[in-house]
Amino acid sequence: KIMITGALGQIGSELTLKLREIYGTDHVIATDIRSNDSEAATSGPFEMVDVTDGKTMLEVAKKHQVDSIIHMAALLSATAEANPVFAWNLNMGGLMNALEAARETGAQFFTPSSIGAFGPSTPKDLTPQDTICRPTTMYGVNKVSGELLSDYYYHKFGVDTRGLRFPGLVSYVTPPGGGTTDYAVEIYYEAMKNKAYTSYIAKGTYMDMMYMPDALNAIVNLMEADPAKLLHRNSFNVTAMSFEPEQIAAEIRKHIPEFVLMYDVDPVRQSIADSWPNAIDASAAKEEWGFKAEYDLARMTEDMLNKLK
Ligand code: VAH
Repeated sequence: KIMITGALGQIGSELTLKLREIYGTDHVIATDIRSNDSEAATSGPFEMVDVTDGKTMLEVAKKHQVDSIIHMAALLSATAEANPVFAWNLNMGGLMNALEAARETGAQFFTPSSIGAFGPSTPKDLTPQDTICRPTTMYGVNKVSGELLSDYYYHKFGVDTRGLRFPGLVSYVTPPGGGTTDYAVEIYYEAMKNKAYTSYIAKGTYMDMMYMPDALNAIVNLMEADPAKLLHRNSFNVTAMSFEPEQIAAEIRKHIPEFVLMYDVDPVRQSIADSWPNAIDASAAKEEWGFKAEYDLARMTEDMLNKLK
């Protein structure tokens, strides 16, 4: 059985449904700090879990006899930068509690890292799997610390921890909250509503991105990969594409010719974006467990606009 924390978030809400499709509804326990009327919360087992409460998290894991814990609950980059102490306590306290629950129950473990784990001194183009990770954001400090802590639990306690450094994720089911890459989600909603969007990220700012279906497949494929083949664990670079705002606007114009892109740069999120790579190298994920992305910018744009009709 699989327990997901942050199951009502941007990734969690779609991951819960996908895992229920694959492994059976009753085998996937969705948990979050609050409930709602979404399909993830109502289509199968759901428990209220505040990840800063390790006692309850362990009780829920034992009650359902889980053998896999997928820890998704966290604050994203912009929110973390606005509340750094709260971000440390939630992101690192929650992760420690989830790793401890995995250690106590013997469960397999997944938590996402991010391209946010890289910083200004990291090579920006074809960013290697093994490289300098000195991020200048609280979110990045949380992600690098999380990778180190997850590797520690593997080496020290034998917990089967695995992770992915996700790029910006684009989706239409549960809009993200508090990210830096979220402009690439908002632009599609605004294009449908107003045929225009004002980007808080400047022209020419390249960032790695991925469509949600590819992200969900990557989690399942990594978790099912043969552990003997894994030279890395926390966490694998994965990406599908890299683009800057003008490129996504040009793709949208193939469907909405009158679409207009304007700019009103947010200095905080721009500085976060500027500290991240332009395009990372995902060859370790391809070699060690066959990572492959199916959606490029053209295919993602077509699907997003169709789904938002
Ligand atoms: C964020 N969407 O913007 C997340 C992600 C790589 C970006 O970590 O914070």
